[in-house]
Amino acid sequence: MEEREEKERGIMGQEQEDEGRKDGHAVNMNVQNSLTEKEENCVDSVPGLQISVIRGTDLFGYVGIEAVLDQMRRKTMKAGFEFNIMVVGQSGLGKSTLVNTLFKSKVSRKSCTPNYEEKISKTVKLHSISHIIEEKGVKMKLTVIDTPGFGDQINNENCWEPIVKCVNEQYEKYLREELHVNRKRRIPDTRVHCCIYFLPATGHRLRPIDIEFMKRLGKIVSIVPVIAKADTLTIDERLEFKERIRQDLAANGICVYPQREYDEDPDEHILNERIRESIPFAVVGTDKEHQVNGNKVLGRKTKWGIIEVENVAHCEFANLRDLLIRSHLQDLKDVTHNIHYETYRVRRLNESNMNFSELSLSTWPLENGTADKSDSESHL
Ligand SMILES: Nc1nc2c(ncn2[C@@H]2O[C@H](COP(=O)(O)OP(=O)(O)OP(=O)(O)O)[C@@H](O)[C@H]2O)c(=O)[nH]1
Ligand SMILES: [Mg+2]
Repeated sequence: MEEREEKERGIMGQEQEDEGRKDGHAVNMNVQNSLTEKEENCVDSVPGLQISVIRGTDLFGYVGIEAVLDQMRRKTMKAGFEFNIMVVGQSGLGKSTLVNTLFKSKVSRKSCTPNYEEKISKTVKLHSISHIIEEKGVKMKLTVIDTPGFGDQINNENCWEPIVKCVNEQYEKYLREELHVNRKRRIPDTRVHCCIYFLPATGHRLRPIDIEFMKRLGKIVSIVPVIAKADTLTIDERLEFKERIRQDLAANGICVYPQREYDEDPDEHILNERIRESIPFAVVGTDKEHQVNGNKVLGRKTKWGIIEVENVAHCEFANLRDLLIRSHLQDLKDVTHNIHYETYRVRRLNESNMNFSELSLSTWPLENGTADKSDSESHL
């Protein structure tokens, strides 16, 4: 229940998430029942505050508390939500194809490869494309941030810098909106909720550029590493490569999503442990459908047969899709807000010694102060 409440609070919007992950909510009631150990752990030990749990069987009749779930659902459906995903990896690794496969639509343009001159000029340029995807009345504003040029130059020194800058800029934007006197009811969320990092299927180990990138970015954003074009590896090569990557990640102290220290309870820990054991997912992407046993399936046709992208016996695309969209989408947003953004916020406030009395409009551009409250009713 506690876990569900936490997730639902996340869905309802950022304004209600501000308490942070670890904050519990103490309720002042008479002690009637003793708490289970888990329930006790969920409540802050505030001297003088007592809490009791009254379960359904102890109630005199139906109260209707559960109807709040429908209210939350209706609100979420009305407002929609944002999900911002960044793809990083050398050109031609199948980034656009994979994102299109994930959302079963053309959400990422094929080939953002910089031309020859741009490669020489040592630049990583960032491109964002947003789409509103609607499924069964639920609206999601999906923004895909592509990073063409990453790792493509002759000298890749500091090629992660524009990406770090972009991630931090989104936190800064959010922070400014949040601190503003005339706060919008819903702050537009452009923060990067997830960064998919594409590893080439070399079958060797992590390269220095992979280590440097993930070391830096792992501290500020949720990274999900994947082995790109996994159809080019045999089953044994894939298993060995995955194992070596896990060793390299651990040896270099690289944090990838989902991070052990942010598991909220034993159930989540068990689920996430299984995910951690199979990371990085070996994925295959495609934008073509083929007939297999009379069914249309997404796949890559080769001389030897069809590689079915969503078939777990063929590759781990389905595991990635389930993690990003079906099981952990809200958690990715929660971790972004409660962990990464929070770390940024604390650092910035300490750095600049900001406080509310210092927040005069003169320090901010005027247009920031003229937030139209009505336009922020919807996220999208
Ligand atoms: N074998 C194989 N080829 C793939 C896979 N995914 C994509 N491709 C092919 O690889 C080529 C490049 O794919 P893109 O999705 O454009 O790659 P990208 O990483 O977005 O490339 P840039 O935008 O140039 O950075 C295309 O010909 C795709 O059809 C895959 O999983 N396996
Ligand atoms: Mg691309």
